[in-house]
Amino acid sequence: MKLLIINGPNLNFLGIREPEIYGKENYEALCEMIKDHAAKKNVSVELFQSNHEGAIIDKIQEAYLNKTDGIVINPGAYTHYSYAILDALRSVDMPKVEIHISDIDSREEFRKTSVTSGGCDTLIKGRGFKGYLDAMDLIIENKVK
Ligand code: CA2
Repeated sequence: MKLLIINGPNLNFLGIREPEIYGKENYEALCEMIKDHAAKKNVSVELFQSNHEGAIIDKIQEAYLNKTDGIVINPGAYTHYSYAILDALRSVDMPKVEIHISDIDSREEFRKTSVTSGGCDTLIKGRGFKGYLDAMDLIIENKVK
């Protein structure tokens, strides 16, 4: 099984600011955690981070064309307004889980809306980095779709 993990804008800056919201660990630590989990579960994983909307859309389309089995996506702030990422997610037929490190429902008003989750099967929020592993497990264990 082949999974793609997409992280959107500013997530490469994790651990640098706002540790009270996103934790003290950095993006590299997140990647290591995901790779270790994938190895334990015997699945292959590709990690992708971009600060650019179009690059994220290209990656979603590529995942469809190369027969990736599932996508875990944290679209960052694009979550709250990107209809283009929503359309891209909707256009690819495979299990998709949206994940947020923080609890987007207990923060600023604008974070309470997720536009992009309409293109995913499930949304996980507020579990810190562990949310990525939980999202992977949902796909691995066939609990979405
Ligand atoms: O909780 C999440 O995972 C978010 O998707 C993170 C996004 C935010 O815009 C969403 O509303 C919720 C952005 C992450 C910003 O990352 C930072 C990293 C270091 C310092 C400041 C922000």
